[in-house]
Formats: sequence, C-alpha cells, structure tokens
Amino acid sequence: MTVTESGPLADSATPAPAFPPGFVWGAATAAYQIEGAAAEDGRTPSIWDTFSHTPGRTAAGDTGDVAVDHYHRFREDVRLMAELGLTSYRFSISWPRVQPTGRGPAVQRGLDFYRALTDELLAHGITPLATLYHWDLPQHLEDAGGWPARDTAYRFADYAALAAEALGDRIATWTTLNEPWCSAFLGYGSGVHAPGRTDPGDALRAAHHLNLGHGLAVGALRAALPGTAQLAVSLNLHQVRPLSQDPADLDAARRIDAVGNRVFTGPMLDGAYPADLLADTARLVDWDTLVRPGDLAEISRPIDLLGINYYTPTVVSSAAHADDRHRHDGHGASEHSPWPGADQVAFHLAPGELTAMGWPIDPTGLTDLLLAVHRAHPGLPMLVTENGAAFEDRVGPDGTVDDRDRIAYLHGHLAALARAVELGADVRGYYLWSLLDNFEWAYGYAKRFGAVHVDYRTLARTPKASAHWYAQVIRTGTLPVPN
Ligand code: IFM
Repeated sequence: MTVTESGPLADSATPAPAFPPGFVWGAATAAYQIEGAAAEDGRTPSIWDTFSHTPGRTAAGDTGDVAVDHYHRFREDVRLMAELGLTSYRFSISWPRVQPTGRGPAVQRGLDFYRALTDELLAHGITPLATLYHWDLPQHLEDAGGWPARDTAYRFADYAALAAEALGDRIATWTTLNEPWCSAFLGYGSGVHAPGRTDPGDALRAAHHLNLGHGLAVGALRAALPGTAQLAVSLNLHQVRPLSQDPADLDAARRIDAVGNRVFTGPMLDGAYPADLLADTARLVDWDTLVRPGDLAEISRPIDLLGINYYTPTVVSSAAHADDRHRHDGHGASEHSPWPGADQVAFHLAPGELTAMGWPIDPTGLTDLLLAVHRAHPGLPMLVTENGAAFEDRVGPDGTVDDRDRIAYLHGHLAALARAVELGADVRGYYLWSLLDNFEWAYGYAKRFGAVHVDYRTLARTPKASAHWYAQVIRTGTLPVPN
C-alpha cells in the first residue's frame, strides 16, 4: 500500500483504545521456527532444513533441528498461552511433517501432532488459527522445480485438502500462505531465504504460482470445511512512503507498491495483475504464457479475512536521489535485488529508533496501512496476523527479562491499531509476533522476538515483562502506559 496520494494519516498522540467487542487477542509462531524434531515421525527436510544446513546461509550456522522443541513441549507452551489469556493462537502446519514428499497421502503421525496441539488449545479455551504454508516447502518439491514450477501450486492445494480433511473438525480459521512476498522474492530473487535462488524471472514465476496455490487451496478448503470456516491469507504489505513528492520518488513508491503489494492483492482481491507491474517486469518474464486462462478466476476466489503482517514502513526514492541504494530495505544483504523491475529505486531508513533487526519503529505506518487497505477493499475484515519486535533482551540476575523497549513497541502499535479502528478500519484481531523466542531464519537464534524468553541451552521458558504487560492488555481491554 502506498501513501503517495497523501502524507501519513495517523496522529502520533496516544489515542484512547477502541478494541471492538469480541476482538481476538493472539500470538503467532511458525513450525520451522519453533518445532524442532526435524527428523521425527516421518518428517522429511524442507527447503529451510537444506538451506540452514548449507554453510554460510544462516548466522552461526544455526538450524531449526531443535529450535525451541515445541514439538515435545507444546503442552507447556499452551499452558503459557493460557496464563497470558490469549483467546487465539496462530501456528503453522509443517508441510513435510504432514505430507513428506509433497505428494500422496498424509502421514498419520504428523497429523496426530496437530490434532493433539489443537485439542490442547481448545481444552484451554484458545481458538486455533492454522497457517498452511510458512515457508517450509518439502525439499522434494523444490527438487522438482519449487515455486517457479506451476505444478507446485497444485501440490499445495492437495496438501491443503489433506490438512482440512484431518483437522477441519477442530480448526475453523485458516490462512493459506504467510508472506508470499518473502517466499517469492527473498527465496528466488535475493536468495537470502531458502531455497537461496537468485533469478528475478523465477521470483516472478514463484509469485504467480504462490497466488495460484492460494486460490486453488481456497477452493480445496471450501470443499473440505464446513460453510462456517473463515479463510484468509497473510500478507506482509509494505507501507510504502516516497522520500519526497518529486515525480521520480513517487514513481519509485509506485514500483515498490506494485512488486511488494499489488502483485498479490491485485490478483487475489481484484482478479487482475496491475498493468504497471506487468509493464515494469515485462523484460523479465512472459506474463502472457505464465498466467493461463482461468488462473485469475481461481486466484480471486473470495476470502473472509485479510491477514496483515506489519513491522516497519518502507521509505523509497529514485536511486538518483540517494547514494547507498538497496542498503535499507530491511530484508537482508544480498548483491541480488528482491525487487524485480525496480532497479532504480533506493531504500531509506524511516525516522525513529531501530529494533535489533535495524527496522525503524513507526506505529503510524500500521494505522496508515490498515486505513489504506480498508479504503481499497471496503467490506473485507482484517486481522493483524503479525506484529512485534526483536530487541537485545537482557536476562537479569533474578532470571527476569525487563523488555521495556518491546512493551513500548507493542503499546505504540496497539494504539495505532485502535486509531485505525476509530477511523473506520474493520480489524478483528491482533497476533503478537512472537509467542516465544525462536529461529529467526537467516539470523538464526541471534534475534529474539518472543514475549516469552527461551534459554537456548536448557530450553527453559520465562515470560518477559512484555508478556505480563500483554496479559494485562488482554484482561482489561486497555493499554497500560509503559513506565
Ligand atoms: O520471524 C518472521 C516471521 O516468520 C515472518 N514475519 C516476520 C517475522 C520477523 O522477521
């Protein structure tokens, strides 16, 4: 979403909270980041197992082999969620745990884990929200071409059907893909994510097949689930801000909005790829053969909720107005750009303090983003399916973690969400990223996003001050002011 048409809408003064009745208070995780048990009960490697085991791909060579051992400790983790008072928990299902080769029947032991997890959640009054794909493509399917290959979309829909048939009696809300932008453009463009390929044409092919996989999966889920099921997709929409109103900077913002956002929202929500995206990327991919008749109808099957993941805004200019191009896009260092068709765009840090990821803290971006989506797609309810921050947490001598910077971040962003609601955005819930410290992809275990601290030697869990603060928010429906 771009704010080229106006400046930021949000007022940074703390608004009175306005969380609608029945507002969902959640926390989110993803399978490869927390489960561990990488080779247990029939699970085979995903692209992230292969990538993380390749020297030089992740910080300190970290892998998700053990992660935080949620596979064996999920009951303790659900107890922690209940203590926080969460009303919902968003987790992802590991595709290679459920369907190890990406084809054929499901593995019962894999399904049993998710049955046991959801039963435990329901027993504690916590509503499960399942994400079908949070980046762990079975390596077997990558070997057959990965997301740039059209067949992967059909394999994804088959897997969605298996998961829905097995778990649809317990899970009412599903999101198909998490952040397909990262899968396509970091996985196949800049190569900082698995599978680490660097071809802009493949990145665009991957984006189309992720879109197609989403649409086919929505069809498969509707066929397998009760009519009351709620279906969504989670997009990391970039809140794009031009550095100035200079036409060249406005064009930079338009390009990033196209290949960062509208490449997904166009086909999914409007049934068409934006003409400017097709023009910007025409020399990289033959869209006429890539998009086959019927694809757009499939991709634009209606969904019930739009999941939005927001961390920081994206400030851009024409490269002519900057001297350190591509340094601040916040998506990891690579000599290959994750932005096909936007070679002449430079990225800038927004003003504000930085998190440990180097991401500027700017809650107004969340208000602006929610309002922009609301204006563009009125009638489509939204969920914030991820928001949170990594900081250099310090464990005190008494074992506690006084993460005031995270509390301030969450306070600011929840106030920003409330502001968007007051201004008319239909936001139904909020999922803090993340419940637990976990494997932060190429950064390994070096970046901690959890409200609950994990000691990576003992795997002991300790709620941080932010967890206690969030519990108070959930209990009272207000935003206690951080000290
Ligand atoms: O940890 C990730 C998550 O897997 C996807 N969204 C962003 C988070 C923080 O980088």
